[in-house]
Amino acid sequence: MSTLEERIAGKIPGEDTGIVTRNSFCDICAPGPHCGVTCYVKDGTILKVEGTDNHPTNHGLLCPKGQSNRQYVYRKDRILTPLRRVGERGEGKFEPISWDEAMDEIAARLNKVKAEYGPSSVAFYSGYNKWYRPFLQRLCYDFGSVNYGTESSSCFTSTIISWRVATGQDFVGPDLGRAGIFLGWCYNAYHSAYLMTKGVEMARQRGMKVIIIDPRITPAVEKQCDLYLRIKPGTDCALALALGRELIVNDWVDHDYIRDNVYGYEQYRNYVSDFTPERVEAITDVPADQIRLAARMIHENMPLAINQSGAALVHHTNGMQTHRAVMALSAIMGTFDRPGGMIPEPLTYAHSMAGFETLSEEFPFEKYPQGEPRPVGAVRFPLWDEVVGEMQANDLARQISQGLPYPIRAVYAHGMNFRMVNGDRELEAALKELDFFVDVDLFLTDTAKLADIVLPCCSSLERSEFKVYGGGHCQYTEPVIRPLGQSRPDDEIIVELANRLEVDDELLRSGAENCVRYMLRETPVDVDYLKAHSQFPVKVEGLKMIPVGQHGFKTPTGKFELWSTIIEKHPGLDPLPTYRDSIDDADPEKYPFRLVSGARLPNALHSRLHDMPWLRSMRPEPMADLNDQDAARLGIRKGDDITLATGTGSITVKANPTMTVKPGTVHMYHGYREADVNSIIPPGHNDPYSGFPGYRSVRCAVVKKEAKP
Ligand SMILES: Nc1nc2c(c(=O)[nH]1)N[C@H]1C(S)=C(S)[C@@H](COP(=O)(O)OP(=O)(O)OC[C@H]3O[C@@H](n4cnc5c(=O)[nH]c(N)nc54)[C@H](O)[C@@H]3O)O[C@H]1N2
Ligand SMILES: Nc1nc2c(c(=O)[nH]1)N[C@H]1C(S)=C(S)[C@@H](COP(=O)(O)OP(=O)(O)OC[C@H]3O[C@@H](n4cnc5c(=O)[nH]c(N)nc54)[C@H](O)[C@@H]3O)O[C@H]1N2
Ligand SMILES: [Mo]
Repeated sequence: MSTLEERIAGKIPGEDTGIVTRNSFCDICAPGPHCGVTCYVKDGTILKVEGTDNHPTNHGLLCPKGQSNRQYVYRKDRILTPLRRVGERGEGKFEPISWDEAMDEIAARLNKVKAEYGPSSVAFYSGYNKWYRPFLQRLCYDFGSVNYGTESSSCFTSTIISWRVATGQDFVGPDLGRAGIFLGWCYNAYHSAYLMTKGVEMARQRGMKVIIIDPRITPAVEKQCDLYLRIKPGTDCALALALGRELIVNDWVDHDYIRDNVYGYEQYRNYVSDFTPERVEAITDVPADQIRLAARMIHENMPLAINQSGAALVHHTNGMQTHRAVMALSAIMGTFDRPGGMIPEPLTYAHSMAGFETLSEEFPFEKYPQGEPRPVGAVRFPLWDEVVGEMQANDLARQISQGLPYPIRAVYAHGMNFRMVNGDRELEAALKELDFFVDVDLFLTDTAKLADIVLPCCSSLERSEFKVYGGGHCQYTEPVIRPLGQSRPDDEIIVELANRLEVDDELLRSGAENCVRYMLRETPVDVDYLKAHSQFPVKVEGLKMIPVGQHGFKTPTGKFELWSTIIEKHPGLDPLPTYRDSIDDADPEKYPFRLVSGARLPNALHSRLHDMPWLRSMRPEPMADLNDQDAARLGIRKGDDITLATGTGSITVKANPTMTVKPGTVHMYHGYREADVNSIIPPGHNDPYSGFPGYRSVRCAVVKKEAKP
């Protein structure tokens, strides 16, 4: 029999130990998975976190990031009170102030900018976290500004543009349960979305074939792949067009589907006819016979499903078009909105998909201000503006510094990180020029240090949230512990600010829960029932789900548009999914490598986990992966200091020579304070269709840094 001390040390729940378990979820990564976590709590402190057994999405599993939740919540740089800047911007000198003072000052200063320059001169921004976005966006529009924008200016939305112009749908995912072949374009879910690997594994067991297209040999390539195409990054569009051509010349396409459902097939067929396997081998480095084999494998293993890549594929200056070219394969093979193919799914709530619709998209837009200019980015990225309509945050730095076409003088941000964009020094400099800048974050980040007022928010374990999961599961969580210090949930902060600003919006001012009920009013979701069963996601019966095959095409022609009648109206943009190399125009002699930044690491999530001891121990230094033979040629060994130089600047990192990386490429993760790769990705290296940064194809030199004598 163990002693009480031993049971406490072993974190055993019980009346004698005073340890209780409470369930919530981990919001460190993308909202889709948000794994259920069970927290062991004693005296209001979390002792341990593990995956919740029988949770409908993660079934007790948890990735390294999730395992580190306790360290995340108790990170030493948590902000515990509202702060007012007393030093220079960036210096990090602040004085604590009360919530009352902070809120009064924010309301007064935002109103001052509004009075001087107009409401749209205040931009409202959200970083990677998505859960409070409907409230923030509605507040922005209530305030009268059109400039609501988010990190989704660099993530995922490019695929939404692609699907909207082609089909009128927002999100379309692979039907792994029924697919015969899976085109794993940029697929390495082992590092970016581990729960998906289970779906692929189960499908493989029933015979689904997998082709992976990736410049790196990843765990997915090693474990789940029948054919591996090692492509030169940024050239994928040419490969997709070559596959289209092969499928056409062999007459393997679905003529009936094309006749009934596809617009612009003739123009597409003409265009791809030049993309012969030999020509495309020269462009992509994928051998011509492998291109032919891949097309044959598709033909022999139908139906075709394709990985939906919201980052790697579209982080190129031709990324949106590349995504269209890849997804065009689902049109010519007749598997869009067909069993085993690509199935549209509504964005259910706050960027999560659960198969049913709510009014979470309508909720902000019903307050959209009239008579204001177009949002930031509309002139540079007109297609983004037409199809998305939010501020394209990648143009924010330019508009702040130039004041054109109109000034932006204040930014109110939740979780802003200037290091997320290419040429990030420009954004840092622009934020310093503002009349007023507020940042709400858990941690005193380098971006928060630029703010005039910093507000402390809390983690998902310290608050409630309405959540949706796939298959119609919903949950309304309860806090596991009280918020640390004076920190507060973002939604409460937004509602409080709405009240201080006295916006004309009784609903928002009455609190987030009422807003949630409002967004759910046309569904059978019972918020009271969810709140009474807060420990576990509830499967809601009676939700309206659109059956496969009945999603339809919400495009001007009512068809899958290979020739886009929306893009056609934009001078300089191509209505067909055309190929262009995404590389920048720096001198290839001087910068012989292709720098690819951002391939996911299991221990990192953008900027937010680099300081956490457990995760940092998995990759203690900022490290660039380069091919081992390239390294040998340059006299570089593991752990050497190397300089990565582009036409824009240079950073010093440790070298990690590896055979997993394609010769001629170098991979570097982002978000490191001490080795900030986005500072060397040229400003302006953006996709003209989507505005997305070209994070993954930049010319680069790799030089061994000689030790000082
Ligand atoms: N651990 C962890 N998980 C994450 C994140 C994280 O930061 N860390 N971030 C989350 C977010 S915000 C997002 S958007 C998703 C992104 O999710 P993914 O897009 O799945 O993630 P990546 O690892 O960036 O890219 C997948 C693969 O694409 C390959 N790749 C890179 N460039 C190219 C190219 O030009 N062509 C081809 N064919 N392949 C290429 C990379 O080598 C990599 O193996 O991940 C989410 N999950
Ligand atoms: N070079 C390169 N750059 C990239 C990418 C790449 O692949 N390569 N990927 C891009 C992609 S896909 C993405 S999604 C972006 C991510 O870009 P970022 O928005 O920079 O993502 P994070 O660093 O995760 O988070 C930003 C801030 O939000 C704070 N935060 C966390 N939770 C909360 C919360 O609940 N409330 C509030 N108020 N703040 C919170 C964090 O502490 C952090 O300071 O980066 C993009 N940048
Ligand atoms: Mo992302």
